Amino acid sequence: MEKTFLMVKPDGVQRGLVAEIMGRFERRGFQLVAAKLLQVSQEQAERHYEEHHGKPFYDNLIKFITSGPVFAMVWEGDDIITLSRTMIGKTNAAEAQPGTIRGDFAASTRLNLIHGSDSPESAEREIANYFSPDELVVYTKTIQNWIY
Ligand code: RTP
Ligand code: MG
Repeated sequence: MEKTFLMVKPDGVQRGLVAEIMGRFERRGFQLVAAKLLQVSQEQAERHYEEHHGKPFYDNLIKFITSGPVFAMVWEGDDIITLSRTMIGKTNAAEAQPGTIRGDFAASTRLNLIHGSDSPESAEREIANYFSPDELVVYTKTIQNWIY
């Protein structure tokens, strides 16, 4: 099964949308592997957004992601990286479709509520940036037979 790293950003925590967002992934049938509330450190933020280093929005991005607690999660499921990015919606607020998390709750490209890994390589790197291997819980949910 594929794993992904999902994170409710500081705006989502402040707005009380953690359970709403988690619930969507749970109801879709994905399996929760790990979750915790944490304050992103400057070093973690720089590692998280290293691909955007030097871009005009980079400094604001680092400031935002370290501005308050986030809710970090690891989820797994078939093709979960693509499916969860579809559920999250487009980065540009004007393009985020209703029915997606951003399209339903976000009105800004900067304050866009949730991060999701964009490739298996990013997922592996991002999971390791926030979780130690022993925090990833391995278990069987028999209901998975009714999803796949
Ligand atoms: P994220 O990494 O935060 O989950 O978002 P994403 O994949 O949808 O978007 P990405 O391209 O990775 O950009 C990271 C974050 O930077 C901000 N951004 N601003 N042109 C802009 O002003 C611009 N482009 C990106 C967004 O807040 C985006 O979430
Ligand atoms: Mg991204």
